Amino acid sequence: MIVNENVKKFVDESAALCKPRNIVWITGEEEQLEGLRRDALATGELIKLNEELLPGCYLHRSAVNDVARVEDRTFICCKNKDDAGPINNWMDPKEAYEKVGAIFDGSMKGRTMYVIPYSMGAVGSKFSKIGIEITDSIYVVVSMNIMTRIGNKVLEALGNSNDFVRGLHSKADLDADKRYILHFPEDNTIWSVNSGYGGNVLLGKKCFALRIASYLGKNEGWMAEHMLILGVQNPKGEIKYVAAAFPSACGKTNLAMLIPPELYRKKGYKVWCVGDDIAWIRVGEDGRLWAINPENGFFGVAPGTNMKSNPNALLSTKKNSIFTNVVHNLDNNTVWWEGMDKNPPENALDWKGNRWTAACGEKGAHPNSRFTAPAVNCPCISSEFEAPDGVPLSAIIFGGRRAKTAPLVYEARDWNSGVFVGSIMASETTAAATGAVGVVRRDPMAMRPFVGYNMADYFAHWIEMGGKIAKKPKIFNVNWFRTDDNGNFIWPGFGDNLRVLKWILDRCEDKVSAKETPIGYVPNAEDIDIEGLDGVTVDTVKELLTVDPANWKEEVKGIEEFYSQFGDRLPAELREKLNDLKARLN
Ligand code: OXD
Ligand code: MN
Repeated sequence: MIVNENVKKFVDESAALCKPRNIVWITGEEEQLEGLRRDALATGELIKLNEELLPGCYLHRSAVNDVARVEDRTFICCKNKDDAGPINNWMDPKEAYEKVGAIFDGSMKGRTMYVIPYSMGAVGSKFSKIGIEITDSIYVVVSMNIMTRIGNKVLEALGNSNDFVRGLHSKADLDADKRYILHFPEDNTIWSVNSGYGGNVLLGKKCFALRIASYLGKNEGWMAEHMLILGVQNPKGEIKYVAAAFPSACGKTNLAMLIPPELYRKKGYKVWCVGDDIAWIRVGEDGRLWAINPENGFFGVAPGTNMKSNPNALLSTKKNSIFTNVVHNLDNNTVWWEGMDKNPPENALDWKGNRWTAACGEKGAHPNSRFTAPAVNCPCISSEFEAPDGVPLSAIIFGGRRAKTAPLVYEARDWNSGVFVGSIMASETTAAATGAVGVVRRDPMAMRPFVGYNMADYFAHWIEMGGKIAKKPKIFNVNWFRTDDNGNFIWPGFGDNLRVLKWILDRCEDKVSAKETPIGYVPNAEDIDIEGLDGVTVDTVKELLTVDPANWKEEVKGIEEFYSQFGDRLPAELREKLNDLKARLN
């Protein structure tokens, strides 16, 4: 394999800094990967699971202080602090290279340095982008093999180009006080040190495909978004695609792999998953928006995933997958987590590797334990998953968890109103996640931790993109989480969310009318299909669709406070939309 001089230079410089014992180039060949898995078994980094029940599957445990993304240690390092904006942590690039360079210095002594060429998106597609991740972790190599396309074919596609994202990762000594996840958007560079947790170290995912890519997208005229992509096939066999952004704990993977209610299945409806986390979106030659999922696998939260909540996700993990921080069932050498079924294993180790039974009262799997599963395993993976141009979007959907404010679904009046709807996205925290329940966290477009530049400029980019799309998708907001006065969810959710998707797609084809409200268009209650739904009447739907002006006046205060931190950099179009909303509420 002839390696391009730019890549060689990056590898040489990284080796000079990290001082590994040796360097291994990852070719993508199964034989090499299998050898690495064997090495990881010998050190305990991976544990081989039951080959009959879970062929090709492994268990991994991260360090106990290293189990999640670390937003407070994640930085955007651009020359001008204002370009990082008020939401991101910022570090001066020179200071960052010096300070964190000292931590990398010698961090791979006695270890092997692996060089992983990887492609985000199908190799060679004009949508795709290439990265080189250098790491001292076999877990990273084998996980990147699931989550991205890796190896020599990527170097071939890169040719002599210097257009690749340079990613340097070292576990170092996993010291949480020296853990840094740094992004240098102006240098196409990512540095991650002292972590082994997927979200911090699989650099193709959040670091590249969202933070760096959002910056590239702003400069190159496309969009990198924290969105699932799915296709709804109707009984005539036509498939329409939507992309949807939800903050974490709002069911993104579940919606992406939705199983239609029985009634709909019988009629011939199907849902196809293109992606569950990230969408790269461009304007096509036909004037529509086209989206690809740049990933090649799913990095999903394990607890709560079961044959009822998301059978397609669970089935995706049945071969060639890696489980991190779940329960190890010693009786049959498989895995378990809370919410998988009602039969916790009796003879088991918890996520830390200690003896565990459910009777002890502690959770056996970490709440953020994960599966890393190849997309091809998913029973409902779309035939367009590898399509080099992606899929055309009929609608963009935003959503969050709101007990009262947001109706089940509403449609924005136009593109800029839709950008406004995305910019005011918020979700209420749950008891499971924090002590304080119902605290509203603003999470615009679900991108709060993932925009690689000033969020006000990101809003401006959305508005600018609107000017370039001749055939704009409609923009909607959904809320599956309205509660009654006793705090019970009113809408059944899960597969029945297809009923809402159907209204959305009918709106996109002008097949159904809607009612105007101060926030946008809501359905006429009769137009949400409730056939076969137990306990849901037209009156229930009416309740789900109410827009309470008093609640929204409170909401406006929260939006004003959120917007105020952006000062003059907030696009005038959004301030105008906020003023329009205020006027309509009065
Ligand atoms: C994820 C996240 O892991 O959004 O996908 O945190
Ligand atoms: Mn995500």
